[in-house]
Amino acid sequence: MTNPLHDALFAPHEGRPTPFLYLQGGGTISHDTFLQEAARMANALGALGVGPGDRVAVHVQKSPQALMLYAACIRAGAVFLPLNTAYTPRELEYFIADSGAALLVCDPGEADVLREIAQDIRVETLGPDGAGSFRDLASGQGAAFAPVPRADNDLAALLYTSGTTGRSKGAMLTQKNLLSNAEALVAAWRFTSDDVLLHALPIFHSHGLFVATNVMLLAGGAMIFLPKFDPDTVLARLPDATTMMGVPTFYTRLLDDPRFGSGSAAHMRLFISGSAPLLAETHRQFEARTGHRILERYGMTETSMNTSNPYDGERRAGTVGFALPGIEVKVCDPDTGADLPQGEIGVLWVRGPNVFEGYWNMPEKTREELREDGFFITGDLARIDADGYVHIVGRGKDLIISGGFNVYPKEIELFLDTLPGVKESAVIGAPHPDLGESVIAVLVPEAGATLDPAALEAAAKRELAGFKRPRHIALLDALPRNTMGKVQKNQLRDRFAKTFQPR
Ligand code: MCA
Ligand code: AMP
Repeated sequence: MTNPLHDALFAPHEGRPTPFLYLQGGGTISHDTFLQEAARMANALGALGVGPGDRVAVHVQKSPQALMLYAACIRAGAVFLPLNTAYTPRELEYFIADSGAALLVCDPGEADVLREIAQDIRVETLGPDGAGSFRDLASGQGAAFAPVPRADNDLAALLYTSGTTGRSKGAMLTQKNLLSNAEALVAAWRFTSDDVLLHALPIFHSHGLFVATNVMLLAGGAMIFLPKFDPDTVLARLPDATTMMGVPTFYTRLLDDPRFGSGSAAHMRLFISGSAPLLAETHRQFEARTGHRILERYGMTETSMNTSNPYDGERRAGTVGFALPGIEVKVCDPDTGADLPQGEIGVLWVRGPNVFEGYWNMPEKTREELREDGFFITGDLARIDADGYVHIVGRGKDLIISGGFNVYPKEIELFLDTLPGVKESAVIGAPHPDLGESVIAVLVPEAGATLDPAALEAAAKRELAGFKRPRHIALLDALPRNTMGKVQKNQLRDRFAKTFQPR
C-alpha cells in the first residue's frame, strides 16, 4: 500500500535542489530542504503520539513552516485541519472540540489562551517566522521518515465550512478527493515545472492550499510565497511569476492601482480567479488593461474545483466554464430534485472523485446534501447556456461572500441575539466595491432598551473573526415578516443594502 498524496505531491521532489518557495524577504527554500523539514516535523508528530487518522488542528500565520506541517501530516497519515487565522478563541473552541483533535499547533502569542480552551489536548506553537515549540521539537528529529500507508478513501484533511443553521460543518476530504482534483487542474490549466505561481492567498482554505499549493507540487514548479495580498509586494514580485491565482478582490485591487499596467502582466501565462463571482465588468476591464482574459473557475470546500473556463477556447466573462474532466454537473429543480431542461435555472448538483466523504460527525446533514447516487447538492443556483458554459446566477443558501470568505448570516444572528438589549436580528449582504459583498446587521432592540453601537462593535470584535463583523448596523422597531413569520430579507436588502455607505 502507498500514500497516494505523498507519492504524487512530495516523493518526486526528494533530493531536488530546485527552488520551491521564493520568500518575501528574498530567501528561497528548495524542494529538498522543504521535504527534509517536513520529514522532521512528521517525526515530531510521531513523538507527540499523533498517529494515522488523528486530527491536527492548525491555527498559525502563513509561513513556509506552516506548509511543511501540512506535508508532515500527509506523510504521517494524520488529518490536516487548518483554521482561519482570523478566528477568535470563542470560535476556535468549537472546532477543537468538534473535531476531537489530538494536537493543536497555534501561534505562540495565543498559546496561553488556547491551552485554557483545549485542556485535554496537546498544544504546540509555530510563529509567523517559523519559530516555536513545535519547530524546536522537529529540529531535534531525523530528516528521514517513511510515509505512512494510506488508501484512496482515507481522510487527508478536515476543513470547516460554515452552515445555514449557524453550526460549522467539517468537510471530510480524502486522499483521492485532493489528488484527483490536483491532477485535473494541472492538466486543465497546463501547469508545468517551468511555472512560478504568485501565491498571496491564505493557506487555511481550499483555494490557497489545495488549488494553488497542490497544483504547484504536482506540477513541480515554484511559488512566490507571500504572507498576504499586499499590492506593493504583488506588483514588485509579479515580474518573476508566470501565473497568479486570486479571489476577485485581488483583481479589483490591482485594477484600482495605477501602477498596474499592460507592462506588469505582459509576461504572464495565466491569471485565475475563484471563490466568489468575478464581475463580468472586472473581466472586461482586466482584459482592456492587460490583454489577459482572467480564467474563472468554480468550486467549494466540499468538492474542491468543479468547473473551469477553458485554457484554450473562449473564457466567457460572467461564467465559470465547463465541468472538469471526470466531474459531472447538472441543474436540478430546487423542490423536487428533478433534472431541469438545458437553459433553466435551478440548483447545481455535482458528482465525481472530487466530492467529499461527508460532514464530520453529522450523518443527517450529510444525507441532506450528499445523495446516495454520489451527487452533492451545492446550494448554488445555476444555468447552463446553449454552449455548455455554467453560469452561477445566485445562491439558494443564505450566504454572504466577503473578500472570498464565506459568512453565514445565521451564525452572526445567533451571536447578535445574545447581546444585551437585542430582541432579534437579521444579517444581510450588501454589494461592496472592494470585497464583493459585505455584512450588514439589522437589529431590533428590546422594549425600552437603547443599543450602544460602540458596545455592540466591541462585543463583535471580541467574539467574531474580523471578516464576519457587520460593517454597518441599522436599527428597526420590528423585522418585516411574511404570513408564515419568515423574515423578508429581500425587503431589508432593498431598504438598507442600497443606501449603505461601504467602508
Ligand atoms: C480582512 N478583513 C475583512 C476581510 N479580510 N473584512 C471583510 N472581508 C474580508 N475578506 C478585515 C480585517 O478583519 C481587518 O479589520 C481589516 O479588514 C484589515 O485586515 P487585513 O488582513 O489587512 O485585510 P486585507 O489584507 O485587506 O484582506 C482582504 C483580502 C483577504 C485580501 C481580500 O480577505 C483575502 O486574502 N481573502 C482571500 C479569501 C480566500 O482565500 N478565500 C478562499 C476560500 P479590522 O481593521 O476591523 O480588524 S476557499 C473557497 O471559497 C472555495 C473552495 C473556492 O472556490 O476557492
Ligand atoms: P466555500 O464554502 O468557502 O468553499 O465557498 C464555496 C462557495 O463559493 C460556492 O458554493 C459558491 O457560492 C462560491 N463560489 C466559489 N467560486 C465561485 C465563482 N467562481 N463564482 C461564483 N461563486 C463562487
